[in-house]
Amino acid sequence: VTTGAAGERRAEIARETRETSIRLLLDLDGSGQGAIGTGIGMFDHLLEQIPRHGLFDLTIEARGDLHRDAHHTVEDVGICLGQAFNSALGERRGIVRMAHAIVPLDEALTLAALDLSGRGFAAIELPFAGERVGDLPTQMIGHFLQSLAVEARLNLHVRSFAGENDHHRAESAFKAVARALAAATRIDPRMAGDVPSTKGALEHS
Ligand SMILES: [Mn+2]
Repeated sequence: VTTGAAGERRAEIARETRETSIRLLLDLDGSGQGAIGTGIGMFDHLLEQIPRHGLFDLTIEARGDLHRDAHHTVEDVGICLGQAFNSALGERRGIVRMAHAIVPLDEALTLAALDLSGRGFAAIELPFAGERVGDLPTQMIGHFLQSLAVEARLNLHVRSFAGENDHHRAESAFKAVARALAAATRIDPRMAGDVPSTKGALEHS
């Protein structure tokens, strides 16, 4: 984990195991530039929503044991992305902290509400009709969001209000997460660099 210079909210993660090899770059104050390749086309499509609609810059190069299944690759990208958010946020000074977004995509409607609280927790309610969407097992979508939340030390609730098409349901969920992350990670100048907590700290060791 490498964090940027003072005032820069960036992180670089390099993670190597017998199951996956991942390099990830995140800039919280980017302009929506995404370069994502995981070997799982549908997963790339969903991940690309995060920089696009969060206005982050995000590079992900992941090579995983897809000859087994998508599990390790999806899970480890979630871990690395979460670690990058946690690292780039540093002491979480001056941030808006809590935000939500409700995003429609045709018949699908999904809520994402999150708190950059310093505590990792996820409640994901995304009932999919099928076992896969494209080359991505739908089971892994909730698992990815959970891994992201735990490692980013954020509280994440995702709830589907409507949807028939699994592709729409998943994509509206990622767009909602992106929009909520965009809002929660913004610096509010009125905070004057304070930690947004009556406790005085959001950082966890
Ligand atoms: Mn789509």
